[in-house]
Amino acid sequence: MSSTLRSLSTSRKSVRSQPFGPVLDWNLENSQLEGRNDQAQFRLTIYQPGIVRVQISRFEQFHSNPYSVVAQPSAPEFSLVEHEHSLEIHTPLLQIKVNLESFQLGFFTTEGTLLNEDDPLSVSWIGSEVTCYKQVQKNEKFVGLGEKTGNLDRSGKAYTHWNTDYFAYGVGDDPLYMSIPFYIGTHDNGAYGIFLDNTHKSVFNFGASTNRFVYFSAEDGDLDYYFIYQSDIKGIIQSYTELTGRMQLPPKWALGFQQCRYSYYPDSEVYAVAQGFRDKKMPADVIYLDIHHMEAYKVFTFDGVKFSDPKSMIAALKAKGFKVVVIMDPGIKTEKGYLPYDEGLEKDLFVKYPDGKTYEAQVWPGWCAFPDFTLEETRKWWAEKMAFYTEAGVDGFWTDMNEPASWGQFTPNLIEFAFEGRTTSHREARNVYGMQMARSAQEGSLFQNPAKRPFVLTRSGFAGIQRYAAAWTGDNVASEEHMMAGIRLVNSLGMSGVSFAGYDVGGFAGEATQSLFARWMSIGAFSPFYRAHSMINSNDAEPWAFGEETEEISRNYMKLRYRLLPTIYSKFYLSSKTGLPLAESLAVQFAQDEKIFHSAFQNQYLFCDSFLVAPVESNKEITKVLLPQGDWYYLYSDKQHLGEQTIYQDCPLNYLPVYVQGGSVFAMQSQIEHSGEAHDGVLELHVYHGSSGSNYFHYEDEGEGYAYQNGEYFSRTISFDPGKGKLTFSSAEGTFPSEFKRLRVFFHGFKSTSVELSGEQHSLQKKNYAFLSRLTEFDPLPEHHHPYFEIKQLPYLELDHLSDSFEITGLT
Ligand code: NBV
Repeated sequence: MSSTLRSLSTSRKSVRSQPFGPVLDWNLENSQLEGRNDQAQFRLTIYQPGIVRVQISRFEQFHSNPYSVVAQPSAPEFSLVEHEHSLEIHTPLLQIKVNLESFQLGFFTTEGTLLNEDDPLSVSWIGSEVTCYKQVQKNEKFVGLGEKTGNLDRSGKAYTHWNTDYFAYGVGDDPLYMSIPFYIGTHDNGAYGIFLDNTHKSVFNFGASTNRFVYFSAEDGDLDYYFIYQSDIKGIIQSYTELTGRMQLPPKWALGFQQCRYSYYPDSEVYAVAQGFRDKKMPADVIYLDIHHMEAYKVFTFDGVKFSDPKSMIAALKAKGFKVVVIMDPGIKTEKGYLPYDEGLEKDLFVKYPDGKTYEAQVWPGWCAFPDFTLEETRKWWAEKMAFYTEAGVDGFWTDMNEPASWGQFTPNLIEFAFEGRTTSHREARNVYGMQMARSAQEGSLFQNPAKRPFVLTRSGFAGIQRYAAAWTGDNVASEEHMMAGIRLVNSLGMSGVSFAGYDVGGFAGEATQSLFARWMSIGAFSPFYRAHSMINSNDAEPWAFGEETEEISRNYMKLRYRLLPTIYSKFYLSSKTGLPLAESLAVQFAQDEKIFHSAFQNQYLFCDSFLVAPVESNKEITKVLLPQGDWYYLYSDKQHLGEQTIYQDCPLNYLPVYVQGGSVFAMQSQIEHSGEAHDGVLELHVYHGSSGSNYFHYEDEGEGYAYQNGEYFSRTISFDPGKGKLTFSSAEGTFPSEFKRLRVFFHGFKSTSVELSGEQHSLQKKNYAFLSRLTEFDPLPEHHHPYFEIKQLPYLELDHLSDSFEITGLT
């Protein structure tokens, strides 16, 4: 055999799976255990008591992703116990066992309860692809994984992370626009999280076509994952977002209703739509400019005919209380004389082929070059270019097509990206491209308007995207199943660090029926990001375009959303501090209840802690609702239900099934037309009787800017203690004077007719209270009448909104 042939046959061994194999050598330094054998090396870093980073590499140096993790290891205490064939690491929260023969890793609680363990096949390579095989624990469920379709429990399915532009995707299709390789495993003995920090195309298989193991693999690069343990799923999400960062507090206007269309033009049409909201008394804050605002789809231009004076148009919209959000696509038309193209070429900012030629692909403007957002210089340049929009008065930015998308939808893998100075191919860079564009948009917004909080909405992203942008779930379809699937996508994003997320209300592609639109508007009111959008050449899709019934239902829920803004804003603030979701899948708190995973209940979620939303298709008259542990009140009538049961609930189109958790407290304000409009100065607090209490954290600031970071906020905790029959207002913190001069505290489910306030007895007043208005009866036939709910004779107390601490007692 010739020597060439011999070496070929040796290398052919790699087409079979090659295990890591026995560890030959190891050592411990600082918080890191490192080891190796002839073919690979590993490193375990004790990041925090509950977080271990596992790196396994066949490269000389470990490869890491420069984009997702922002936390440094905190050097926690730990100890190492050496056995003949294994090592044990003990942290205050975890035990990690390393089998030095098979290189299997096991993760246990400090009491020795098994949380997660490698299959004996452990870690292996097939060519450049690296995979980690894990055993499945008893009753194990898998949740999260970001923007992934399918069931809440991901068991039995495999998913790919490869950012993809997918117009009108099916509700089981994969992959979509955004990749977050982070999942939570939950079983009889506890829960843990695994974040695979590798930006290459990766696969997570939770038991598709195998009954032996679950696995995750990356096409190339290291096996680099973080194992996260906390005593509950909330703690795991908090830890994950400590690693990858949290949403920044958005401007308050971004929490209002947003209206989009592909596309509103010319300027008079944009104006007319905005005016429509005011005329129809439908509260709204934002209107979008989609791609037709540009001249020949060239970013950083306005079409001079359709938008002859954008500055005046935007000023006029602002005068009506509307903010304008503008779309930015990454593709730059390769047209000599078009400044962004000329500059990009001159400054060498575009993605290139390995021979240095500019990579071009076709998108809306025709042949385009693509800014390399993995280069800081490009991000800065783009940020500077954004002056074009901010000088016209644009307030928010929408990064679309940033997977990146192009006609043909198959980018050649050899093109190269700077990747913060270690040039790499499309295989490693694709999944972070969109995130880096969103980052550039956020930095640009801040660069242009340092005193304003950026609002960026992105389609594509990767783990950590929450630091830069809100996310929406792309080109969905106007169908009942899409409405339900979108809820799961948003709930899953919430478990994956992206709390500011939403879907196109009404469905982007296709035509919504009247009832579908009405129901979608109702559900959207309980979504963190609330925006209606629709496709070019489709029927009008504003909330008044579907007839009176839909219009009134939409208006009711839009108004409810605005009345709830004090609560929603407070929870956004909290989420920016904790990383916890605003739309919280029942899996976060009730994963031990098998029923939450049933198809009838898997879409249910808690919104802003207090509200249990049980979404239901618009063509159903009755639905089954799973009430988890606790006491529950039907929002509209205060009808009480015990938890841990399923109930049948009528779901007429004008009432989305929503329940309030007994013991909880939330805040409302009077009706306004946009978030910047003054309310009547009365903060309504709604307190619900229940067997357990709660702490409502109330937060206010000016809704914009950064003065809050210097103490200009108003916050306090309002705690309800059912055992003591007491509502305690902590003394207010911060220097911002509350917008609310008066408090009106409503007591739901209480018997008391009087309460004690600062040593004085006060009789409670009573009034009928409705969360939604009565619908006009358009049809004279009684069977077409809509039900109407109000809470009869609801007791309440009105008082001054004092900043000092005080108590209301005597609540029974
Ligand atoms: O810019 C047009 C659309 C946009 O409206 C939509 O929201 C994006 O997801 N865009 C995709 C490009 C073309 C869609 C057919």
